[in-house]
Amino acid sequence: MHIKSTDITGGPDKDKGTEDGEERGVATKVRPKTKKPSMWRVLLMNDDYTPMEFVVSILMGIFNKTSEEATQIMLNVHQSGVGTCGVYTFEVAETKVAQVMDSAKRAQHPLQCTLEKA
Ligand code: TYC
Repeated sequence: MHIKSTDITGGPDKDKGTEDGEERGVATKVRPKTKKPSMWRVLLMNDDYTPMEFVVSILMGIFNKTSEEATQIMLNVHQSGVGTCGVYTFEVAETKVAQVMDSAKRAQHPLQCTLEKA
């Protein structure tokens, strides 16, 4: 009987074949059924009331930016109206949006934060 192994992983298959050249074997690896997650952009909106220092502290505390990066992003949002805080998987992005909205609400600032597909 001639059992041909099927390379379903794309990787090297050292078990394939015998000394007399007969090919036999059984596929033992299963290709993991994974998909790259879609990525989401977290956006910060400008407004006339939220203090610049508060926005910088949000960018450092929630988005792990350095003081310099945070200041740059804040000024970009201040000047252009909107800016990107970061790009994340959906769960991470929506958690960060919720954290920003919660902090802004607690501090009684009108700061708005949303997400969009990257
Ligand atoms: N425009 C605000 C001010 O002049 C600062 C600000 C920056 C507000 C970025 C929100 O997302 C924002 N105090």
